[in-house]
Amino acid sequence: MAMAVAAAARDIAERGWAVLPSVLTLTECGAWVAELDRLVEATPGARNQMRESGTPRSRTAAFGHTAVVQHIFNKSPLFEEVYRRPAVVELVRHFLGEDAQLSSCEGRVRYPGSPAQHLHADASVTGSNAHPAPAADVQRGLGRITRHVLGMNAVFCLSDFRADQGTTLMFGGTHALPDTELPPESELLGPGRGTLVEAAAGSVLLWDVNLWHGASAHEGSAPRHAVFSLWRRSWLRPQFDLASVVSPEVLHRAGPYARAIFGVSTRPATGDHFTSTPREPPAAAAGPAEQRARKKQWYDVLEEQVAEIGGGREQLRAILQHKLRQLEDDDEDEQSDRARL
Ligand SMILES: O=C(O)CCC(=O)C(=O)O
Repeated sequence: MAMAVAAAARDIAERGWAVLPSVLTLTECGAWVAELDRLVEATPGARNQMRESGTPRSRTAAFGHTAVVQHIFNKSPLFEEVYRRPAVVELVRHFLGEDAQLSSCEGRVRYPGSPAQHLHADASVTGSNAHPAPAADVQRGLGRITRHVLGMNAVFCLSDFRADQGTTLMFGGTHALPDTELPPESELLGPGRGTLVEAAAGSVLLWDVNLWHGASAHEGSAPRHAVFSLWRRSWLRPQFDLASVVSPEVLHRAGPYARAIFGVSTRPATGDHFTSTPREPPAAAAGPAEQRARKKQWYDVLEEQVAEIGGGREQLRAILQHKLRQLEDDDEDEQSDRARL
């Protein structure tokens, strides 16, 4: 493990968050910012997707302060880098395992004037370590799972994350607290307890999903650009069913870990008997010929990946071959239908 990665791994284990410097060059940051701005303009409603609220006490709602572009890996090849940068994936897999899965992946532009976000821990979002804890768990004295990391955020900072630009406020060490309730503010907000992250553009900011944190008020003048990639253990429910979202081309390009990254390998079977074959992604509003072409492309990707896995998956190989034969039969049927007309 390279020194910077090892130092970040130590920080995450000890205080729950870390900054990995220089993952992107400034030139890359410029290109990502331009692409993200273009996508925000092109995405109806992007500017109103995220509703930030003030502190838990004031709960003042403010709308439209952060623009969000969801599933950004599908929208420009630039963002496929999110799961390719070696230092980032090494850290993620170090904590979450080789089969770590993306839970969501979005571009965000946080505009000047955004109020402080309420303090929260992300682990409640998808049900693990829910907040508030189920009453039965509280009665039995069960708290959050803190023995191992359940998920991580890896935020590609495309702008400087600074105190005067609405950076993230972190409460180091709170990832290890077993209580699912927000710790008393006196404990959290005491002098020296919260840290406003300083991370230069090009860094990746990572945190354990159990850590209490929140974006601070953005009192600066420039929008803050970032790409948020949220990772989970493969056996946790992710925020999005990315296996049905990812385009076949993006999946194909994602390399040997593709099926783990997008949760294809952990999808439940849908047939009337168990197989490990995933459902094909829905062909959105396409005609029959295009649907067949997409299916074929999807099976080609799977076929190649099965070939990479080797001979241990004979059954899966047989299923795929059967599906390919079905497609060929469909084609023949269509041709003979046409000939009859
Ligand atoms: O925007 C930020 O600085 C923090 C965002 C955050 O807390 C989150 O997405 O969970």
